[in-house]
Amino acid sequence: MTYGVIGTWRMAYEGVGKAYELLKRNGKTGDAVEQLVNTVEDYPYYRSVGYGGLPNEQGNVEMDAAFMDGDHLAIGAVAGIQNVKHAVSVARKLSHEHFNSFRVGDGATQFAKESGFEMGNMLTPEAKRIWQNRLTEVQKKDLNPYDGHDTVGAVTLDVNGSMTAATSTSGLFMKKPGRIGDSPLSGSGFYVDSEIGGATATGLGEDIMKGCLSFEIVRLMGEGKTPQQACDQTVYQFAEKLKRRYGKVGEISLIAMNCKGEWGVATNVEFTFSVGTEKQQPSIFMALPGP
Ligand code: SD4
Repeated sequence: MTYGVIGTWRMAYEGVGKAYELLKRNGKTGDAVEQLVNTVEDYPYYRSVGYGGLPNEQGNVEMDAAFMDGDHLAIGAVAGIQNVKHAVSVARKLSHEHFNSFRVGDGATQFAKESGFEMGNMLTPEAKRIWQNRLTEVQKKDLNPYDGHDTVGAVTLDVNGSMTAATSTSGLFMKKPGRIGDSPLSGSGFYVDSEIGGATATGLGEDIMKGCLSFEIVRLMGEGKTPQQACDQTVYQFAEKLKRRYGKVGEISLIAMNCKGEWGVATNVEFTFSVGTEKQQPSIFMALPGP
């Protein structure tokens, strides 16, 4: 049996390296993906995930995260959670619950506190400065405030053939309080089935959730498409459809890995991602927008 890990953006690279080492030593897929995402959540200079993530319009860092166990199709998710160091770990704990496995706002934050997760202010002085500048700029120049957002999303496969997908993000910079993106939504921001493969998304959540793009990629892989074929078909057909029917389409990038450790990526912007497999030392790649 083989192993592998794929994560969105350059920011996943260090975490991909850690996950890769763990998987190589027969570590478990769930531990690998959690460690990967925690690494990004801890790093203050990535402005869209965990500590250092950019806040909402009111200056509060509201985070969305999800964890899916592809063996049992078990999902845990949180949205609009605040003051929690590792939102994805809270999501992982919720994935063990049959009821109440997707919690939002105060309910999610309360659950994290009661469960003993590390709490803390996630707004760094640097993120606060960027937010204040943006507020002034938006008012002065009458700009669209929504600029800057990325999600760490990852899929891991371990030597036992078990797969996991996870996401974590502070969402759209300057979002309205309570705004939730695609990242905690099953089928949109992530999906994984160990018998087939998994996918995660990054980009404009409002558009990604219109196409349930992660589920669509897994569905196509289940019909025999390679991860690359499934990503291409899903992203480009959907982007074209949205342009035709809605008039415009935001940034959309998806990554996928199947249960053989093969991977694929499709995007409508310049997109970096990180991969490590039995055949591929952890590396950073760049994908260009397709047709
Ligand atoms: C969201 N999809 O909240 C996330 C943000 C993101 O690249 O991934 N941006 O809409």
